[in-house]
Amino acid sequence: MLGAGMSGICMAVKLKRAGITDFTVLEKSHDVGGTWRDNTYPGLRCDVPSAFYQYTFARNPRWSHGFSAGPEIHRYFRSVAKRHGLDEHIRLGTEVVGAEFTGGRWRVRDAAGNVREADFLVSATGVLHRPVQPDIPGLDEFGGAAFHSARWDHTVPLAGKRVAVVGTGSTGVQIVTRLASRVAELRLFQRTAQWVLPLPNWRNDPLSRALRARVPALTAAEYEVVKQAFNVLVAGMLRPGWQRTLISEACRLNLRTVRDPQLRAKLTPDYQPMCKRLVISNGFYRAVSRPNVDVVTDRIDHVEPRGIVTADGRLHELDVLVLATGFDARAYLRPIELTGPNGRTLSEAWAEGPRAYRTVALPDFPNFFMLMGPHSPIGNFSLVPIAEAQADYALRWIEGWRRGAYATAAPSPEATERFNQGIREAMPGTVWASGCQSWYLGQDGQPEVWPWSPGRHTAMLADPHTHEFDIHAEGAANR
Ligand code: N01
Repeated sequence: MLGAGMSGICMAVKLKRAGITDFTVLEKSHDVGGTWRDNTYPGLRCDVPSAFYQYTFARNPRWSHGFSAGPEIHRYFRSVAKRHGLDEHIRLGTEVVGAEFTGGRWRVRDAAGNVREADFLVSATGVLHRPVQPDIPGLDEFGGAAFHSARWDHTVPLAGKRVAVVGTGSTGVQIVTRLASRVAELRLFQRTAQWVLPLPNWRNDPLSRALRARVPALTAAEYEVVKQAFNVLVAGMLRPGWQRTLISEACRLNLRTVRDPQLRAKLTPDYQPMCKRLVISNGFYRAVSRPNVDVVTDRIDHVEPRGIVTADGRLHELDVLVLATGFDARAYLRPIELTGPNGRTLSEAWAEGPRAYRTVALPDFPNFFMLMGPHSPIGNFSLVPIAEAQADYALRWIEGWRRGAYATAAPSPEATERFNQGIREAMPGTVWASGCQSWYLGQDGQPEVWPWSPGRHTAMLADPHTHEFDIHAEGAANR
């Protein structure tokens, strides 16, 4: 298996619970936790309620907040891995560079030149993990400290400094909200204004935590309630309806809390709420209204040793430059190169953009499954139940193989094209196609995410759809 983040841990635990113990998780980094290991920026919080951002097989009754902070979430995933004895399966510091399917098995190569053989390959490499370094002239010449939000340099002092944040996605907004009162001057370089939905965060008091710990049914019930609410809201947001109206109005009312009309004008988006992934923040507008904070909307022209120069010729002198410029959402498992039995590579298969069979598999790549693959429902929704549904799907196929039902299986190109055609046909009319730039869009400018309710995705994966696979029985054996 590739990756020991949220999805990889999920798959590994599911394998163990099914009695399958002969597996290895290859993790390029030196710790588990994926995005929650990489992101350590000030203000990091999950904007999905903790009650719903956890595994159904490892419910945590002791979340400190309604929306818990990054380090707590990282501790949760590490503790699940430990409790389920994954240490003996995970090889840290092992970066996979390629895998070839030959002789009915996957041969997986790591950067140190080691080759491991496996009957199945499961990729759990995450979606948003390759930081985008913006193409700003002169960035390397900056005289202060500069780093991407996902590579936060905690040795750099911030108190009393002049700090710039480039980018106003969920990350930039969380950083600005946290740093505004802690630095001397903060400049937010905003290329596109964001709609911001204010949601209150609350502390779970010790009594309620103790109660949840004593009555596990409470945590399970809370999970179900939040899940249903998200299903209804998220699905309803995609197309016109009361959910979209409700959330849009809440965003517009929130914007009106910005008193300064000039600042409000700068912060007013020119596209519909939810076209980009919705930013959730209770304190962002308060933070940018502070006298030491400046929202700069002039285009960045270049960076020089003293700071950022905008298109109007103004030099913004800085000590620290934070790039909250997002991630390559189309990388998926790349740059890992896969080669199928017929010599077809992943680069060739994805030459026109990442496509998958029902978000989990690829034609020409047998016995290979993906978690968080292309078109997964990854907008404003919890990725944990998505990973669980995809892991259950892969597990069903692996169990079939162990029973001797087949030797190799890959989805047919026709079934994959039918699925992708369905996605393309469902996309017009969704809010993502309503005219904005976002990481939801593929290289052809069309949204690439799941255009229906997350519940429909789970229901789809409950059936393995075996008739849509090219199955080879030769060499199958009961194991
Ligand atoms: O990245 P983004 P993010 N010059 O791609 C700007 C998840 N997440 O790290 O909008 C100037 O959303 C870019 O501008 P524009 C969540 O899924 C979750 O913030 O393209 N600006 C944009 O403002 C989220 O959606 C949590 O015009 C440049 C920003 O950089 C996803 O991660 C918390 C630029 C990038 O925004 C990504 O969020 C944080 C340039 N050259 C993140 N290049 C949770 O709480 C880019 N930008 C769960």
